[in-house]
Amino acid sequence: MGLNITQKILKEHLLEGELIPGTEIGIRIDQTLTQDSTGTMAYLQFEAMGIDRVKTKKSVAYIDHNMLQQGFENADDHKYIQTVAHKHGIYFSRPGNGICHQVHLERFGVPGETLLGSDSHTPTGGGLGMIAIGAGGLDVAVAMGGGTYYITMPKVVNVKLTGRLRPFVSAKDIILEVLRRMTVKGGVGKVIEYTGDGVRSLSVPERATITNMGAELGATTSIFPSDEVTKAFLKAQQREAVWRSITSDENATYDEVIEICLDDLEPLAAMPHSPDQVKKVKEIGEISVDQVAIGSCTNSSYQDLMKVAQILKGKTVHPSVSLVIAPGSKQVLNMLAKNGALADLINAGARILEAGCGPCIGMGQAPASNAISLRTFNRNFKGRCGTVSAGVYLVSPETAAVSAISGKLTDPRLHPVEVFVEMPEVFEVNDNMIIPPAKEGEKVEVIKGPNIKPFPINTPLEDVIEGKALIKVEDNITTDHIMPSNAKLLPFRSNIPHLSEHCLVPCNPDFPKRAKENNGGFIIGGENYGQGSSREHAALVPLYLGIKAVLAKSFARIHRSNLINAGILPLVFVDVEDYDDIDEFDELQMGNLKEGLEKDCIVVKNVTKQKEYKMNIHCTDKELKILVAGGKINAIRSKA
Ligand code: MIC
Ligand code: SF4
Repeated sequence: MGLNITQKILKEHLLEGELIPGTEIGIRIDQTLTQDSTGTMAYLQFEAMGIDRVKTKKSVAYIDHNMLQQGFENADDHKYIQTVAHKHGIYFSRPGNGICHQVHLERFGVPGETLLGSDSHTPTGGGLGMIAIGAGGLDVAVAMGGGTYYITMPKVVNVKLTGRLRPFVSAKDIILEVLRRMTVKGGVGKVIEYTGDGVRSLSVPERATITNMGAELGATTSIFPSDEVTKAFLKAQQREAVWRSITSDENATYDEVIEICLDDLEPLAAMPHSPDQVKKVKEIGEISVDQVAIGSCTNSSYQDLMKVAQILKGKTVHPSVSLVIAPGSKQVLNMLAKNGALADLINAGARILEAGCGPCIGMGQAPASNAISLRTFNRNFKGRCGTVSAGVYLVSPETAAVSAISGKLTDPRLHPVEVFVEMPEVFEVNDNMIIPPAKEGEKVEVIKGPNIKPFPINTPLEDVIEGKALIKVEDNITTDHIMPSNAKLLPFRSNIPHLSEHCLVPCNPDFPKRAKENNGGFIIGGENYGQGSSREHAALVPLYLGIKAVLAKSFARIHRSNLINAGILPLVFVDVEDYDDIDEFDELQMGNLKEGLEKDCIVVKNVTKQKEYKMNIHCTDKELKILVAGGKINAIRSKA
């Protein structure tokens, strides 16, 4: 039987299990990446495992998120990551070198290899034909140590692209269309594989825009073939030697097929406050815009920013708009500087930020109260931009640039001249901001500043757990709700006690106090609980606050794994109506837990209401062992 691209790569990396959707498989990880906001925790955990040198083909530590240095904290974290990377065989991408996903695509990604990253947008690597998956820091630490990575074998959805994009319609509009059709939970348990004639007309960075934002579908990952376009990109990056062809077999089969005719697409926007609230720009109408932000791992490539520069050349940003641009990498910024496009951007009034995540993770440039902000980013969850009352629309670079001039949301097709940017035949290659690991790691001293606090470790699972339902939240709660990130909080990513004061505060400001007063308890969640980021802080902080289980209608993949790794039970209502029955402060009790987990039937007693609810956990044998041990660190230790 013919294989699709996903099956081919997974088959080559399969260590345990069979490629049967829904069953557990263990795969070998070739490459890892970390960034600084999840990296400190990942390396603390790696150190706790006591392994001298990484066992992967390549591991890279990036500094791109925590770039504002208002105090010593971020700078200390950078120093810690730099030294720990140097010691243990990890490449270090210095601050200023760019966003992890953009740089990894340019300099490290290899078609056909597997990449595990402590960031949910790691699937960007799928643009090069990699199986690139986002995970919690601990899973990445284990992979760095040569450990197998376990996932549920996903279903494979084929998105068949036909035709060609029309002028001013871009790759961003393709993924927005997929989000419109599939929604933020439509990709759970699936890999999205792109094929069809339309693929040939998309460059690698355009493909990467699509696989990047596949994270917002909740998908395990997204992938494109590795073809002549991939080869040309790698050649232009002076890396042609790593290219190989990977396409799906003629008779490959898929679990689902979606067709998108590129000729029919129009400029789209995701409206506040969810990436799947997608409408045509022309349908939304010409609303006034206060801020335009261009960049992020979704749309900060050379091609993206050159298009923006062509649109802005000789113009001035509208007086009521603040336009900020964060280039994706030093390579991109350098090339714009050399060919004069940077001058066009500056002249038009763009505020140029350093190459990094910047406003995407709320590191500065929070919009004004009630402002409308157009962003080329991938997430518009309420408050993520730093201003709760602001409304963020996710758009393409073309829509962003044209709107920055007009001062209102504008269909870019109204722009009088067509913009066209060829992929360069040669990129500016200079890896001087990437520090290779030390040859003799033992001689390197790891420097830990005072902000780096130990991380919490759970205790083995008890057979009876009880406590109050401390909070009840609705569907699609994101990790930005559970553990908010912004310029004030990101410096404390290695300080769980400090972060705990802010846990679930966007849902209920009293939550941390309630958890402390009641000695921990339970969280009641809706559908897709924990969507979004890979930050394991959204599990470690609840652990620190004594949360023993989350009872939800369903979970997002990475957050569910992070909860299990922390030894917190992710329980799913068998009858979703039971969710309605529980009120905050109800006293809950579950007994005979180990047997219940093994049989996948946990009975939760609502002592207050004198009722019982059946819950599932759907965990594998390995997950069960982790939960019983009280989290992954304990499970690893007891095995050792
Ligand atoms: C994000 O986009 O939310 C982040 C910041 O990149 C996160 C990682 C984090 O929380 O540090 C992600 O997407 O995984
Ligand atoms: Fe950085 Fe934003 Fe991409 Fe996350 S989504 S990696 S914060 S640019």
